[in-house]
Amino acid sequence: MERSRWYKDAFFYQIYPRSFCDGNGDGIGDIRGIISKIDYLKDLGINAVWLSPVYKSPNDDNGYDISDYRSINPEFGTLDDFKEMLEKMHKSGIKLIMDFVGNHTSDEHEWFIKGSKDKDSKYHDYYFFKEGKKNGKKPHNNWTSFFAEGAWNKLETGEYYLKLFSKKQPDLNWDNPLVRKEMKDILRYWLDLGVDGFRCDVITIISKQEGLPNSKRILPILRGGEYYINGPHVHEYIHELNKDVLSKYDCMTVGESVMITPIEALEYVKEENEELDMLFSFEHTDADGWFHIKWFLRKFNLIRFKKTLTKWQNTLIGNGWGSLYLENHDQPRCLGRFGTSEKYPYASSTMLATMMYFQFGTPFIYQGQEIGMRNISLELDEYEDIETANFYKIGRKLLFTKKYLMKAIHLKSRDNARTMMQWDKTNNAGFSKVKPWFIVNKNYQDGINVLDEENDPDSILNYYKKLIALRKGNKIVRDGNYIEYNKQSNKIYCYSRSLNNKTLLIIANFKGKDINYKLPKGFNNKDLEVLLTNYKEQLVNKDMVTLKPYQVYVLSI
Ligand code: ISL
Ligand code: CA
Repeated sequence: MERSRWYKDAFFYQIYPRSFCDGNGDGIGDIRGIISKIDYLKDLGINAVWLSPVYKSPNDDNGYDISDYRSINPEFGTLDDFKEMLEKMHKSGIKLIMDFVGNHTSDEHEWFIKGSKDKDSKYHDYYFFKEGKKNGKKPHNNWTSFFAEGAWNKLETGEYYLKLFSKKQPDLNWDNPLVRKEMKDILRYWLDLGVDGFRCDVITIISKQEGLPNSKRILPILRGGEYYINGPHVHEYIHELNKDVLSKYDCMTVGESVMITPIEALEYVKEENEELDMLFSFEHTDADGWFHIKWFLRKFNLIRFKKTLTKWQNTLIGNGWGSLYLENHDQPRCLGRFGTSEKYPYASSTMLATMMYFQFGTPFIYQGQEIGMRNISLELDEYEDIETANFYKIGRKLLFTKKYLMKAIHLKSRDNARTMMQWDKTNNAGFSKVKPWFIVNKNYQDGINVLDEENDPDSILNYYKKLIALRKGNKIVRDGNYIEYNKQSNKIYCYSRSLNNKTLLIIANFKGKDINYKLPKGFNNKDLEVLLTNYKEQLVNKDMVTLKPYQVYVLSI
């Protein structure tokens, strides 16, 4: 069938269901809660939702460990609730994509239960079970996992299995055609129910080098990655999903990638390759980390940040499609992170959003981002996330100080994004009538909540609404070219988007002070109209723009 490629005009909102809205008063967000907020989503102006996993799961990794791909976790509701949500979203003009976690299952999935017990079961070949080395004392190879521990876990049978995340997330063996068939059946099942596509969890690591050879990397950080990141058959397998299933529906896919260059990304998203529609890459979030390891803190550097974004823009425009985001359920809150300051919450949040979402690609916002939700600072034992706990353990083993580790956790723990959505000033921020499963940030009482922001014309929320409305349907933003100016400035990010003689110039101040910015060549003495700015002051002259702290302008020429 001819796909409409509706995602090119979509503005996405990511829902992390546990923390979004509790409909039945048990302290856990759920589908009825989401249904009650569809009007809110519509009013915000978004037209697509990415829903983090709602499948049956023992929640070792909050749903990214699936024990049954076809049923809804009872905590979240029933399949009927799900169908009702989907229908109501569609009625409101909102598409819904699910999270497809295909690299691994839960160890409580029946495939794993059967396969781990019985070497003769067909399910034994669904995973990577291996005898140990040195009389079974050592695992098959020296790989390490994403969650800061070894990549193997030993069973009572004496066999080990590969798990690149937690020990309750065994990796599936995609070389087995039966596994690929199962995966295609699952995709088909949800598409037939009417969902509009998938965000594909760590899809770029599904193919592992045959034999699972020892890694030559010395540091215990993603050791083995050279054998599975963009592994040997990954393009073949994704193409197979596309050819046999995805291409038969008017759906979209966004793949989560791991340590990828824009050139490598193109191989997944070039239309003629028939694989995925776009990828999430993480390079720009590395602006405050080293070597793609977020825990190695480094100071944000605007020049480096701009260079990364520009490189991705230039590679993708004309050759493929991209995604734009500042936050998700694995990332800390953006306010105060990307060169901005919590001293200027309104200006900082709105500047970042404008800087990001006028670029080329499909925009994604993460729940709470639109009201300027902030990070949290907790004691170690108050964190919920398995990655945070594991990081601290290995960090101590590697002799990092407690002080450094806690600083890194405060800045980077995934739990920063997993506090409850702040709806109003009532108890628990209106998220639930009872104490929620995890922290509510107290600042909901200080105006950081949906209701208060709806009533304040100058709120972050109302700015997001304006921004979303302006972006949607704007052909220049959708299809225009991209040129960056004053690349060496560590204060200003300036770029243009042009299409058919019409240009938008985006100028963003990343400093907490006034800056006079000379317009780039070619923009002097032109008729400039201010399409959007985050201050009442608009100081635009013939060849000079004055920007207040964290002010941003979108000028139309
Ligand atoms: O979160 C990370 C860094 O803090 C990453 O290492 C993350 O684990 C990686 O990007 C993969 O993320 C995805 O798969 C994981 C799951 O825990 C994440 O929530 C998900 O987004 C395993 O399914
Ligand atoms: Ca609930």
